[in-house]
Amino acid sequence: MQDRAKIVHDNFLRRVAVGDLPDTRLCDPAEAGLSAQALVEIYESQVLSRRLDLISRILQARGESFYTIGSSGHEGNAAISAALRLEDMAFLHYRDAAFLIQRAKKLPGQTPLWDMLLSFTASSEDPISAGRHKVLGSKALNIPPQTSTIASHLPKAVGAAFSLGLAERLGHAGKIAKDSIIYCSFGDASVNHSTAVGAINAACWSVHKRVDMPILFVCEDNEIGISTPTPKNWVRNTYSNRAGLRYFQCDGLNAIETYMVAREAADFVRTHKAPAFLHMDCIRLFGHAGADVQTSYMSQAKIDATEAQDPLLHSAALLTGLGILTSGQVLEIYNRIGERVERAAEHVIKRPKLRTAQEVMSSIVPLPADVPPPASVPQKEREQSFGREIPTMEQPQHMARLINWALHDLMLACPEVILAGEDIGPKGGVYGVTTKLHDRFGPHRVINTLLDEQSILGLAIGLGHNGFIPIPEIQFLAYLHNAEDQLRGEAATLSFFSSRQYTNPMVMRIAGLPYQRGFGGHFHNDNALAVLRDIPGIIVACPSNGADAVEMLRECVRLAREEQRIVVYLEPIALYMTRDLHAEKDGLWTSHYTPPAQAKPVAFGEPHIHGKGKDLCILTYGNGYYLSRQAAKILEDIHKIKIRVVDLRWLVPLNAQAIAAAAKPCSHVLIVDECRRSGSPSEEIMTILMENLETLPKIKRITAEDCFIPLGRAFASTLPSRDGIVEAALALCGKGKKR
Ligand SMILES: Cc1ncc(C[n+]2csc(CCOP(=O)(O)OP(=O)(O)O)c2C)c(N)n1
Ligand SMILES: [Mg+2]
Repeated sequence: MQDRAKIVHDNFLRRVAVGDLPDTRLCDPAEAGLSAQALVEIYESQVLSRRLDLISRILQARGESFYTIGSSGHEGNAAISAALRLEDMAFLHYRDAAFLIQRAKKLPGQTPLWDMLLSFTASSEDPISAGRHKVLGSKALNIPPQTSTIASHLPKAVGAAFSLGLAERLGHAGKIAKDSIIYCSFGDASVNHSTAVGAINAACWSVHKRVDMPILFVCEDNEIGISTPTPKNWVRNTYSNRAGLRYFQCDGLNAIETYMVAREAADFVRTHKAPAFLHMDCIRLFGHAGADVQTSYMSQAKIDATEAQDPLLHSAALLTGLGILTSGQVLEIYNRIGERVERAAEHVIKRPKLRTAQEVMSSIVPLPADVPPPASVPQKEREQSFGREIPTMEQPQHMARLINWALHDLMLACPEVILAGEDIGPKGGVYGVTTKLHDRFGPHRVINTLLDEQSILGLAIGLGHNGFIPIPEIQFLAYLHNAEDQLRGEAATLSFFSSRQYTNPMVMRIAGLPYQRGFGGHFHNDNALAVLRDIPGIIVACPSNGADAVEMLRECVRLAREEQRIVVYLEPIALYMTRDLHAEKDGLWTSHYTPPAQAKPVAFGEPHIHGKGKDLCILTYGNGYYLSRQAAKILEDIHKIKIRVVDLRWLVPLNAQAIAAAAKPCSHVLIVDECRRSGSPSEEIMTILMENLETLPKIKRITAEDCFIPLGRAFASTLPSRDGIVEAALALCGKGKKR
């Protein structure tokens, strides 16, 4: 196999030396607002990007570099970078090294050559990810780290753009500079991904509603995605006539034209606070990544023709054609930067690497933020805000209303808290949990979003980047899956890939879990948490009753605000309106609301233990706790079994110590889990008991069947029931059934 990188390199040296340069439009740099010096700087950035690609392949062959998806052919993005401001937060395509290098020129003291080599070679001194991944990112340069999932950064870029206008409307200081714009680049194949389509749609939807959306989308069109060609004119035809989206196009091989058009596009976005789509034509050199054999899907003639259009040759043609540099000077820059890269590489490969699991994992949990606790809201203001609801606070209430009041108090105390979700506005959500909040706090703090879970979570991440504390809502647990990657691949990884320099705190409210009688079927009663259980660093809270729901929500917001955590707050729908426990009108599942001043905090990880019995310990949560409390009464009253029922409350991470301590004195342990057997928390609870108790009690678990939830009267047939718990407990404790 021929080494195409070497061929492109040799071609460059040879063709520049003999003046065999491609035809390129000799635009006047002054007309484009570009000085000769600035054009030389862009060329230098392009060269550094190229030389880093070349060395990365050489180092990989030596086992010293670990990622060879490069930027070669895309170096035109250096000119786009030159047209933007340092403050314009940039979410980059993985081929945008030249963009980053050029941006570094806007801030004295930057060392992109050294830094990027550290990243390629996975050194723990890599200033952005500390050796965890080859990412393009820099805190100082306002470039959050981005790795490789196609288009997954678009929703959060749209969220960040939205956050700029929101900050202005709400007088929020924010972390992103006020008159900046958001930059977001991606490839021509990526543009087809539903995540990209959804994000661009969300941007256009916002503009249609006359909401500010200062975002510059840049499609770097090299006409191929790995091996699949993009049909001719597909990108142009799809995006040049999109309502609410201004289309710009440039030849990314020509740095002056690219700069000129990028400046025009950026000016448009900045002035109109509206989105633009810059379509940059470019090429891809040396295949998709190091291991890609292009000849398996592309003709040699096509490869040769593409390589002949090397953007560095085009830049050489501009610089020499305009008399800015001689061909000797063009080559001198190319060689000088190449030698510097090679010299630096020999030093960089000796820099330290991550070694232990502890070192790798040290950035999963973000650094706490230096923020004071929320100020207490004057009583008068509170009373005014709650109005006629104040007297009703004297009465015990069900969980839905208590969560509503807790949200209300949190929004009064923390102006940076923003609610966002489908139908949460005037309707107050499907179950009324956000009732009246839209009236009281207005559409900017209680945002009725469009129907797209990816956009909702992208909005939350973007808001988090700008110093808000978002509380996004996913209408039903089943629909989290439509947006899972925004949580799993994006939000949860940000601290990890940025060595705790970037965070996107949030409290994601999700209505879920089974047992709804009236409104059923699987998707409204999804009882699977597996997808949330293995995401490093996130927290999952699940209250079973209103009093806990209030205190746990406060703790979740504290964790997000003060500790920058990503928290999932799972609300058991079937218990929203539940009032009674053992008998009709006993009101035992209602609670009095505790205003913030009288809060009885529930700490992160702390379970609730009902009872002190030692015959049987039931470990459970959510609806399982409710049913277990009913079952416990029967087991105690009729069967004289002394019981404790543990409401775990925090499902991720599980508090192993507390679980073991609660179970230890008991002779029997029953785990009651309403989730599907496979992947349910019961698996880990069982393991915790096995691993942490020296003398094991007799242990059993009952879970939901590995089945979807049916509609109608059979709605609970696959789930744990009160009687099922009684039966399992009796069998476990070796007692016959008495009635
Ligand atoms: C969601 C997702 N699916 C698949 C991939 C694997 N993948 C990586 S790059 C790529 C092609 C992207 O092509 P394009 O958007 O044109 O960017 P280019 O590499 O050409 O610059 C694919 C399919 C991925 N990273 N993410
Ligand atoms: Mg492509």
